[in-house]
Amino acid sequence: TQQRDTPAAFFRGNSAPDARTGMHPVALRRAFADHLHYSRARESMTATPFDRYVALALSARDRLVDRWTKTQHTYYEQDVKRGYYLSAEFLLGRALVANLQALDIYDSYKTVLGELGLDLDELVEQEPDAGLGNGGLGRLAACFLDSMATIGLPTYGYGIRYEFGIFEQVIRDGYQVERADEWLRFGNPWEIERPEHAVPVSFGGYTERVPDKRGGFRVVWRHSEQVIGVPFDTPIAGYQSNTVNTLRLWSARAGEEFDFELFNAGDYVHAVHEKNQSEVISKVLYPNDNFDKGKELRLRQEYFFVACSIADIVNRYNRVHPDFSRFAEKNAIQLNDTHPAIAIAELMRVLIDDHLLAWEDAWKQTVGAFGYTNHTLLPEALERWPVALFERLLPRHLEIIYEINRRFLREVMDAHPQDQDRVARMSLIEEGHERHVRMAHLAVVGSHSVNGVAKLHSELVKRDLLRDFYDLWPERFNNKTNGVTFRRWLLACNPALAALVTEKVGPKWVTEFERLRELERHLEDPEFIERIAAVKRANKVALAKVIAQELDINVDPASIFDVQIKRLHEYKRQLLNALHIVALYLRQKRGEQIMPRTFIFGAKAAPGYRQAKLIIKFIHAVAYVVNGDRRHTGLRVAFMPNYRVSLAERIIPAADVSEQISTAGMEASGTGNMKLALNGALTVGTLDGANIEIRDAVGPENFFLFGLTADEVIARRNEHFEGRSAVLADPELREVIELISSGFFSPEYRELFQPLLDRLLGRDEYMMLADFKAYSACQRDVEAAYADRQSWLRKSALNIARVGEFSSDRTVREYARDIWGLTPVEIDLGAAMSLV
Ligand code: T68
Repeated sequence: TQQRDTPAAFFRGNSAPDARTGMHPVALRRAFADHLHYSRARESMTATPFDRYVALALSARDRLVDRWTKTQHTYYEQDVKRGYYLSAEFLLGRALVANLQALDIYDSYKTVLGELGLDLDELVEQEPDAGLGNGGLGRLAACFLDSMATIGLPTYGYGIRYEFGIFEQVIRDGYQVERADEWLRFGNPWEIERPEHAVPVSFGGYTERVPDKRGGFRVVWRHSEQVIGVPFDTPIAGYQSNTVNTLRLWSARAGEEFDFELFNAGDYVHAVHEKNQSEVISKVLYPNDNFDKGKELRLRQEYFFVACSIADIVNRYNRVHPDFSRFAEKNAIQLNDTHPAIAIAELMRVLIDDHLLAWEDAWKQTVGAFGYTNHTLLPEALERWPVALFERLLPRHLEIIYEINRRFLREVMDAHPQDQDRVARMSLIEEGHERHVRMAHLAVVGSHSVNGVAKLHSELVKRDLLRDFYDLWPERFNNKTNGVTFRRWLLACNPALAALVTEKVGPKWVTEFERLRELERHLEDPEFIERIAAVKRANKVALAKVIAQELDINVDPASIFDVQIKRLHEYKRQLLNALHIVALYLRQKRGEQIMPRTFIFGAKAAPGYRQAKLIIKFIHAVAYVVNGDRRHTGLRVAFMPNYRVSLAERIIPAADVSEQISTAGMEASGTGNMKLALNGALTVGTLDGANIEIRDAVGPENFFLFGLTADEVIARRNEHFEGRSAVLADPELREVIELISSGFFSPEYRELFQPLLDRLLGRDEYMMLADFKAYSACQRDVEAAYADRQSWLRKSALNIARVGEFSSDRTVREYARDIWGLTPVEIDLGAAMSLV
């Protein structure tokens, strides 16, 4: 019954057309039933929805295994150059739909489960999000994994298996309250633990010079602590391809050695306590986006996963290659921001101390292997570690960093004799009251490539953040504009739009983004335009239902759905959006006509970020007033709690307007901007990050631009701009500020929002008041444009058709070509491979 010529039969030859892993509906049904029975020990009466989800996940995983082992075997046999993506965060979200789609068995399983009286979409909802990241940086890593596997690049992701991912947000009385994210509580069917590949990781102690046989010496690190890193592997399937790559996440376990000593000393309780201490390393994700608090545990996390990953990479290479002269030729290691930058010192340590390479040889391989991606210009997000902390935790690495610095500064002085200021600016060590290690400088000096994540951002990296380094090594600097995976952000999240696109341009757009352009040919077809409208409408109805269920707010699907979804940060300016909502509220009160609009927010604030948390409260306070207005129903505000990947998948397909309103020069790229445009939303945006490139791509007439440019922002700051001057110049803004100041939105405590106003009226660091008037005018243009329905729909369709270049497939191909030197590898499922 399980033949290859079934509806789900395969791309490049079926692997195992048997009852166990076949794709025929009969095999799928059998696999599901077997897993429910044998893996979960359940039957139809006792099985919970979660059991059924796990049974389904395991049967999907089974179907990836053959491809997975063959992919890894092929990489080994062909001794290919590998790429490694080191990231402290992977914001994966759910895996089930992505894997069913990759295997092309989504539709078959929907039917099969339907026949059993089960709804696939309900089982999908059982899966908790893998929330192992904060925002854009972590989600970018997840999109890249998808693209790398789909393109067929021999790559691996390395990170931390946090027991608790990004916190769960609940709203109490308008305030954010954090709850632990227990995503592993009921088990994770996708991962495979590999305790046999565990790696010991050392901390603390001191270093010693011991004589070697050649009359020189070698350095030995006498550590004082050891932790064990246990890898958990998750398959990353290419979309309808034979490639299945590995995401390897490390979990901390107590090392036995000091356990033992204490145990023998009879202090059992203390021994168990120490065990807990080492296991805290992989306990929890630090919940800060674009902010670095410099906590010891964070440095431990970073070194922990880096040391495990470098050991793994070096071992994999060393099994095949007797010496390290070809290391950089065979390995590319990408640093996702500076969080894994200690890898540069760690690889040097391993090559020199463990494998006895000369410094120059080790350095050549290190610089040849590493690439560094910068994701932010914000000074508060740049990692700087106190030298004293480094010395205590990683004494050998500090020595190596000093030596890197000594040689590097000699080079700077050779190029610029007499320029002591430059030497001080460029040093890996920041002098001052407390000395610090500058991780970005380490990352630049130890890499052959440094890239930003959008054109403007990369230019600002060269011009401002790393200007001296650009002077010295202009050839190292390059741009890689971010992208998003169209599999998740169109095909999976918006099936109706995806089906319409496929009907018009064929199915290949899923992996060949250029084909989206062909949609433009259908723009004059009124039927096509109406169908886009119908899809959007249906998605809005579906989201309205969720909003009614979750928030008990009734929103009109005919109103403009205006969406701002991203981490809460002052520079992202959710507060500017809220001020504009207050202005609309006032206009309505005055009897002015406004276009019905539903403002939808999703945002988590870092738990320690006071101002951000107050902005969440403010949005709720505005929502309370606006939604409670019985005489005017045109305005609604819905703050959706616990914004996360799976919630984004519901909001984005329903958006008409995409708010991308960061202070120019501050959002490195943004990626939500791309997802929303891909789903037909029109952007209201500043000239910041990738907005600029999106506007160029979709055409300025299909994008609502406003606000100061990055250079104008700098000029305003230099002129000591104050927000109160903008208030004096704009009567509408004045009314808004006065209403808030009067305590109208916080009658129980009229000063509640004063801290927000103080900042706005003073330095207005994020230029919210400076940009208010332009924003408000731009939003009037949005209203006018929406009123012309045909024209709006056309703009929406043009956004979809023209954002192909923002596919992460394009981005990853550029990394592979320009930085990694990687090429796709064909995986032949028919290849012989011994299974036992
Ligand atoms: C984001 N950065 C950028 N950082 O803000 C965004 N920071 O513009 C860009 O599109 C995205 O990266 C991808 O390039 C972050 O998301 C963090 O989350 C972060 C985490 C820990 C410490 C500092």
